Amino acid sequence: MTELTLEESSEKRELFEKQIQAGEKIEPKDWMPERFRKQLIRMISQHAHSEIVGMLPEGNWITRAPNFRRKKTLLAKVQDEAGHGLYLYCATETLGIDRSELVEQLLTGKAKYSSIFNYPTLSWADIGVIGWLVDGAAIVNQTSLAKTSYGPYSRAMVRICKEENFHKKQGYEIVTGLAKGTPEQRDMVQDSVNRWWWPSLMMFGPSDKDSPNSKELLAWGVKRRSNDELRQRFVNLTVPQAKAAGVTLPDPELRYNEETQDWEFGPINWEEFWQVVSGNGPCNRERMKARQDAHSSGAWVREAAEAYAEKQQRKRAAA
Ligand code: FAQ
Repeated sequence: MTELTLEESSEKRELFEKQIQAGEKIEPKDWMPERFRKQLIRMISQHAHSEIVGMLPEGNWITRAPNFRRKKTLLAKVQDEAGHGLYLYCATETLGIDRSELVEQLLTGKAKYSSIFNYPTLSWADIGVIGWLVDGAAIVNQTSLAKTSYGPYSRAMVRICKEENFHKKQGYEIVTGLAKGTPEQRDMVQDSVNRWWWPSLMMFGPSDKDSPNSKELLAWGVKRRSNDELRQRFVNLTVPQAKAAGVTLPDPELRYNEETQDWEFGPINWEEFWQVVSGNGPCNRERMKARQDAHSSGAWVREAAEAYAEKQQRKRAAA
């Protein structure tokens, strides 16, 4: 990167702030403060890693899907998540970092990925509940991020949200089907809702007062809504869906507030959240090992691709 004089850099900073204030998108070739670049790399790559690690809990059920239609749908969903991850790695690379470095950060535990994927998928109902609640929460977060101030991330979100909507619908269809099923199926889906509800609320991150990055990200328009605002929106959307499906959300303190028109909810177990984020969730070690093993067993593919690219380069040079 070229060194700027103090005058040049304050002019550029001013232009950048003006672009943000005017709601214009910042594009890869625009000047941006180093801190803005770093924050975006952190957030978008964490999102990419989440999509990739997020394939594991559901991938676990592909061979055990109850019928051919469900198997095809689940396979397509898991493939979509891989596509989202690759798309988001590309968006991160526009900020001047190489993908191999990002992958290294995930595999060495330097970079985070979403807490939600450190919980186990114990029954088929979990596949329905993940689609409904986890993809549902992702949609609320990502619809807001579709308006983010960084162009490549914003465009990625528009496309990804379309697919997440389909994921949510397939999940809700499984949930409603099981909730109308045999007593065993009803118990299975209720047990799954009991296990996934609170971790889904944690996906939105710590509450605003404990979120060190939010202030800066909101000021730069990277985040359009705070963690708590999005969490509340998710709860407001989901409570009626739970009632319609015939399942109970495991929170005795859920109450509708006529004045604010919000569904108020009970306290979140932040101790559990931070434990999971710091590597001590039920499946953290298993997830990391799965990614590390996949990376080392894929080494020959990377080597072959590099050898092919070199060969093509030599051919072009010789022509
Ligand atoms: N898990 O200051 P904040 C999906 C960390 S995609 C783990 O509030 P920020 C699709 C945070 O990184 C799901 N860590 O942070 C799918 C920070 O640590 P750092 C992923 C978390 O960035 C469905 C520290 O805590 N979505 O589900 C979490 O302002 C089904 C302090 O927090 C995205 O990544 C967490 N839940 O806000 C795939 C969306 N929350 O980095 C497969 C984009 C916080 O300073 C199957 N990201 N932390 O060391 C975001 O919207 C934001 O980054 C937040 C966190 C809201 C996640």
